[in-house]
Amino acid sequence: LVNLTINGKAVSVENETTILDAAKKLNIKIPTLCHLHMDEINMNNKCASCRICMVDTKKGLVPACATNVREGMEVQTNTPRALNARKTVVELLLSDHPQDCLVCEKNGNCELQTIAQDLGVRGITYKGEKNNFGIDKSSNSIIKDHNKCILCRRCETMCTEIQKVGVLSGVNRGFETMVSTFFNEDIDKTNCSFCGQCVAVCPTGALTEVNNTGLVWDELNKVDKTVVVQVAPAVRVALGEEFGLNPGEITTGKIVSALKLLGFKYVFDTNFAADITILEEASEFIHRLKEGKNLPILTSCCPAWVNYLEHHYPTLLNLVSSCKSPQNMFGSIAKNYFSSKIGIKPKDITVVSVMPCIAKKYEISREELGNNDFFDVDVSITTRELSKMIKQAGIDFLNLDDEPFDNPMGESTGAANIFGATGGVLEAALRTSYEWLTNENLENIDFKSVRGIDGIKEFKVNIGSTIINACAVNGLGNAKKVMDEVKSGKSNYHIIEVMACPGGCVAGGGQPYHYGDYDKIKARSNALYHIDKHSEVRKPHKNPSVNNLYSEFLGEPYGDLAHRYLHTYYFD
Ligand code: HC1
Ligand code: SF4
Repeated sequence: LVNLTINGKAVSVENETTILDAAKKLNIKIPTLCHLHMDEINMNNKCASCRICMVDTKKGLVPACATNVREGMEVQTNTPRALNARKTVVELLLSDHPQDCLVCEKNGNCELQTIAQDLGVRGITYKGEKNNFGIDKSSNSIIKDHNKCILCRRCETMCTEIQKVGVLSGVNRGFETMVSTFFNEDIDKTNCSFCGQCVAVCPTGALTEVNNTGLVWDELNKVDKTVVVQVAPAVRVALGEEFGLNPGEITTGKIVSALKLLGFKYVFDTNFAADITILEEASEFIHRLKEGKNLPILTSCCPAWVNYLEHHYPTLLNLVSSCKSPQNMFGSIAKNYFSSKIGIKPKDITVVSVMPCIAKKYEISREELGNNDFFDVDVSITTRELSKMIKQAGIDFLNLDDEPFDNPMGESTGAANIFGATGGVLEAALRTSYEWLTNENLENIDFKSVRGIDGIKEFKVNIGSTIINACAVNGLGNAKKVMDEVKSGKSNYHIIEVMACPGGCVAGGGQPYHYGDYDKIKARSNALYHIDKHSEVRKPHKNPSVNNLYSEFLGEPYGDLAHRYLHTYYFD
């Protein structure tokens, strides 16, 4: 152990511990900006470029995130020299930063803004030259404004080391340095999966989601449109954070009330379509098992994962389920079934989705997800964007009464909720597949070994006389490991769930910012399992409204009409 003092307090830590981590042991907070450490997903961004964490030692100022402790060290975190250095660092960053905080998408969530505030920066001290980069608005999901980049490299570490997509990297030198795509291509021309994890870790407004709230307001104000909204599983356990609630507080009823107040005519649940997805995916899985072909089946709910697969494993597209995602199944059923139930034309319905994800914005624009006249889903907004709309409308979210979802597309089972946690789709699919394959009642429906945020979770389950090898993966870097095995023929899985975001949809790129605190992600997941546990119906094929949809409209799961409305195809 190494013994040192920080602000006069003694502490003993392992060799090679940084001053920053030693200070954490003493509950001494040293501000950081570029540094981002998330043990749970093995992310450690320690480029030490920003120098916000300067602390004083007898030998001078050192960056706490990049300096290891030494025996007998005496560290002071708040000397005038250290505070002054931090303030100067922020002032220098601001000298080449657009000072448009009031109108910046990140206003209120910007870590640079918070640090400037905490350090008492009250003017622009250095008025030097400014870069003037173009803003990349090429995609439906992400806006990249390099003028707001502080070169912390968090996005690069996330994209390259964790997601293993490798779209973003540092180029040029000196004042021209930027984190960019290959040849500075527009992001929609690259292999970007639109997972949004770079947005989730960007401390400033350099990477943000495309804000679609204006489009939603426009639709709500059209007199000839019936505007229908669906809410994804992971939204209900995270939106409350935007209003000061703890992560994992369940606000489903308040969300429905808020959406009604915003003017949505029908407030429905993506979970309803998640149950449909299981009926279709379980049927497809059983079909493939019986034929012994196209195994392992790969789940298809996550658009960033599908995008990644198309770019990186085009020869394996026969394995991915042909099921549309619940988001798009919902849109298709709303326009092709619900519209006729309420006597209006599909084109007169606008379907809005509230998702924890920014890839969902890209997904809805895929040309095959709809028909010549209309798309399944018209506008997708994130959890964060919904919170903005609620605030814009002056709705007192915390004091809203709970309201139930509308029917018939508001009923769902416990299994649908856990779609939002990694492993949940697999667990839900196994609940139905088991009963359909064995014709027996599944007593213990909790597949606990597939829960938790480990990146790769594998387990075996006996279904009748068959042993099913199952795997749930989260994070594209982990997906790469598993898919390389599948490609080389070394894998013996029958079914694999993949979610692109480390932690699953609860950690999606459109969720309230977690600022590196993965306890928030765990709390959100736990809340989804809590909803499942306390649901009256927990098996997707027991959803009365879904079964009614099949008897009234779709016919058999995986039948002709189901294929027409609920299945899709992919591009290599
Ligand atoms: Fe997800 Fe899904 S679970 S992809 O993670 O299959 O986004 O929440 O809506 O579509 O249901 C996201 C979440 C979501 C879909 C469902
Ligand atoms: Fe990389 Fe995902 Fe960001 Fe695209 S969205 S640049 S794949 S981290």
